[in-house]
Amino acid sequence: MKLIETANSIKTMEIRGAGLIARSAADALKDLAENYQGNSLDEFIDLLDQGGKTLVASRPTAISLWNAVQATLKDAPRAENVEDLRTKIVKNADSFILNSNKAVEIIGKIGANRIKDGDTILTHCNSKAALSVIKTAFKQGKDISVYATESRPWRQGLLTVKDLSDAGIPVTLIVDSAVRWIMKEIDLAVVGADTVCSNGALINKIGTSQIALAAHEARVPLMVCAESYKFSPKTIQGEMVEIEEREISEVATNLPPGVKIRNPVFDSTPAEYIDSIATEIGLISPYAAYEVIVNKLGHECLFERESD
Ligand code: RI2
Repeated sequence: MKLIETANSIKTMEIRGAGLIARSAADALKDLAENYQGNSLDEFIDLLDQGGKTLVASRPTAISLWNAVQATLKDAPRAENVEDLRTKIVKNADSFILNSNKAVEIIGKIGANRIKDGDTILTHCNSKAALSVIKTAFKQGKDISVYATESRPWRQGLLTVKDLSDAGIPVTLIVDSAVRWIMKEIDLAVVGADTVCSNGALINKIGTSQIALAAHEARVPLMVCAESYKFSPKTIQGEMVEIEEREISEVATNLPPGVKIRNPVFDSTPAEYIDSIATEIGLISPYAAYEVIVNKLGHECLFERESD
C-alpha cells in the first residue's frame, strides 16, 4: 500500500526535508482516498484517520507533516458520502502540494531581497526553502558564494553542495565544527525549518542553534526560511516539540563496550537569535509566529486538535 510505503520511506529518510515529507503525506492520503473500494462513509473516515496517524508517527519533529495531514483531512467531518469525501480529499491534497511548491518559490523571491551583491552566505543541512532563496539571489545576477555545513550524521550538506554547484554557485563544504571559525567571513546565515513555535523558537537540524549563537556573537543575521505550514498550532496549546533521537548506529559503530551514543537530530533556537523568517506571506519577525499560526493556519486547525 502506497501510504505504508510512504510512511516507511519517511521513517528511513529516503524521503526527507520537512516540506517534502509533508507533500508526500498529502499525496499518500490522496492515493488512499482514490483507491478506497467500500461504500461506508464511517469506514472510509476511519481508514483515512488511521492513515493520517501512521504518517504522522513516521517522524515526530516536523510539524509540516501534521499540518499536511490536517489540511488534507479537514473536510472529513462535513462529508456527505464516500464520493463527496473522496473528491474533497483529492482536492485538498492537490491544493496542499501546489501551494507548498508555490510557497518555496515565493520564499525564494522574498528571501533573495535580503541578499546583497558580494555576500558570502552560510547554510546548514539541506533545505529546499533555504536553497530557493540562495538560487533566486544568484539568478538575479548577484555575485554570491556559499559555505555549506556537512551536517552529520546524515551529511545532507553533500546534497546541498551538489545542488548549488549544479546551479553554478561557488560553494565550499565545511565540517559542522568549523562554523564559528568561518563566521567572520559570513554576511548572512540562511537555514530552513522543521517547526516554528508560537514563541518564535525554531526547531531545525541539529547544530542550527550553535550556528545561531556563533552568528549572534559575530553580528551576522540569521534568516529562517519557513513555509506557513512549518508553524505549529500545537505549540499555541503549550505542547513541547518532540526532538527526534535516531538510531545510534547513524553516529558510530564498533565502539568500546560501555560507550554510550546519543543521536538527537534537531535542536531549538530561541527567537532572540533569529533576525527574520522568510515565509510565503512575507518576511516576518520570529515574534509574529503566533499571528501566522492563528491567521494563516486558523482556528480550524486548533479545533481539529480535539479529535487527536
Ligand atoms: P525544507 C530537514 O530535516 C532539515 O532540518 C531542513 O532544514 C528542514 O528539513 C527543512 O527542509 P531532515 O528531513 O523543507 O533532513 O526546507 O531531517 O526542504
